[in-house]
Amino acid sequence: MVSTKTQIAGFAFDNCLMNAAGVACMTIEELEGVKNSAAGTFVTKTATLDFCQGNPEPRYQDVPLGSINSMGLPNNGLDYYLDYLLDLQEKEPNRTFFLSLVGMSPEETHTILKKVQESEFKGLTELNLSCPNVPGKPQIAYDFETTDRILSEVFAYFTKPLGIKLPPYFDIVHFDQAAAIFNKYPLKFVNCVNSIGNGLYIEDESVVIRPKNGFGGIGGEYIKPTALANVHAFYQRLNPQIQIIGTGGVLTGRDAFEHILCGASMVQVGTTLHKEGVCAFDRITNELKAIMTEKGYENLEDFRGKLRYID
Ligand code: RRO
Repeated sequence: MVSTKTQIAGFAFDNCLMNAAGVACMTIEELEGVKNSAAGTFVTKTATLDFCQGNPEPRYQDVPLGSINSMGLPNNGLDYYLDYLLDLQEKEPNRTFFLSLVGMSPEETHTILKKVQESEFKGLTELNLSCPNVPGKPQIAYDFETTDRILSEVFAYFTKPLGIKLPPYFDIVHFDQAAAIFNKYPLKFVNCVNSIGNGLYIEDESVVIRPKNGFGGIGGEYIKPTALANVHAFYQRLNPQIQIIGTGGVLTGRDAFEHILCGASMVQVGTTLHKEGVCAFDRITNELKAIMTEKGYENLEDFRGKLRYID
């Protein structure tokens, strides 16, 4: 029997597919939808300390080859997601879920992470270092000095399993510099990639989203080569204790297969989940299993990271 089960930080998951933060994860109702689908687990919408309204609508648009968004971190606040997760871990003690979070400032990030540290939360925490859509706030992970400082401060008190959500990098030197920083810390995973920040999509003579005069993060088919490059670049460079979650351009089982071939231990679906709903998990899982069967692979370990090069 072909299996797509996987592990992250020693936690087992029945399926390697899950939602990408931001899609189908703002409300408990949406999170339940992902939880009860073929997905192996879910991640919450990135939570800030308090409820956040986000940017004015329209702020997310599906387009033929992907999506563009400038949501601006709308979320129900940390306690909404944390209370739900604390309840869930009692009801479903054999499953593990992801909590995504970031503060509006480094100070707020520490306040949030200290609350998680002091709580009974037993799941995985994903610190989002790559939101492209809060006007006036740069993507944290493009500032290596600040990233290094935040991580050094975080690991002074945070002892639960923690990973980071990264923006795409586009230069080999940046892969080297970023990996050298991440390798200093006991991170459990890095998630590559968030949307490609600040693209512009035009229909007739107009932009398609209201905030930031139409600039927004790009997802979907457009970004698969960039996502795969980031997954593989970090797979090559990071200590083997730091696992990779692959996100970006997953429309089909073939796309998930390529992420795993590049080194991903878990694969997230964003734009396609938004377009298709949770039945996408069933379809993509079946397509991935069909490819594995045809190739004679029984589990992900048989091909993870085994991308072939041309001599
Ligand atoms: O809410 C958003 O605008 C948003 C976030 Br936090 C993120 O990490 N990535 C994205 O494309 N949009």
